[in-house]
Amino acid sequence: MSDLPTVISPDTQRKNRVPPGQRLTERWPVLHHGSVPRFDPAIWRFHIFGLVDRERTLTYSEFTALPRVRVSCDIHCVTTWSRLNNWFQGVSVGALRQLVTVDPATRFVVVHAAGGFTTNLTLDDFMQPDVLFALKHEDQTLSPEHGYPLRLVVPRLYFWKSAKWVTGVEFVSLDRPGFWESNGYHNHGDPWSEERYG
Ligand SMILES: Nc1nc2c(c(=O)[nH]1)N[C@H]1C(S)=C(S)[C@@H](COP(=O)(O)O)O[C@H]1N2
Ligand SMILES: [Mo]
Repeated sequence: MSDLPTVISPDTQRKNRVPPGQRLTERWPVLHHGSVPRFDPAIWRFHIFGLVDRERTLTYSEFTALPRVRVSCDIHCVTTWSRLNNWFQGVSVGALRQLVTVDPATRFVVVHAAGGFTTNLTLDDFMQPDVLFALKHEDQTLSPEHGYPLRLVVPRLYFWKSAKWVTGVEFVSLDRPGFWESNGYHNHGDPWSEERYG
């Protein structure tokens, strides 16, 4: 057990927790473009950049020393599987946000991952209290194929927004569609209104 601050994603409180067109699975399928990147703690860095007062680069030990949070949430993949009752542990977006002063012109973020993968979010969707940079799932270190050492988790949007192998976040004023958003997926991705394809 851990006594970390706990956030319950509001979608888990819905009377019907399964969005339209989704089917439940107990498994946790693996989906991504490209190959699983190798992780070297000595060279890994997390970058906070864009519309900030001072760009920050964190080492792995600096990043993992940030305050932790636990989030309970459901996963909804656009390929129609949903997996309920997940516990993730990691660093809340709020904790990261405190490391910099963000320019008021910021409206969006671009999340960057290994190999040049990106995904875009509105600043509002990114700053929700149930969004975190996850290091663990069910108290286990993330497996390489699920994003080790670090993945974003955005519980209230389709899971393609939850970038694996994250390396940084960029604050921007103009929206910039990411990898899947430029390859047919919806720009926003709300599962409850089936924002599947663009
Ligand atoms: N870096 C990276 N993250 C990614 C992707 C990817 O191609 N590259 N694919 C996304 C998609 S489409 C999905 S459905 C989820 C799948 O996460 P999982 O393999 O842990 O279930 O990862 C998302 N994160
Ligand atoms: Mo996906």
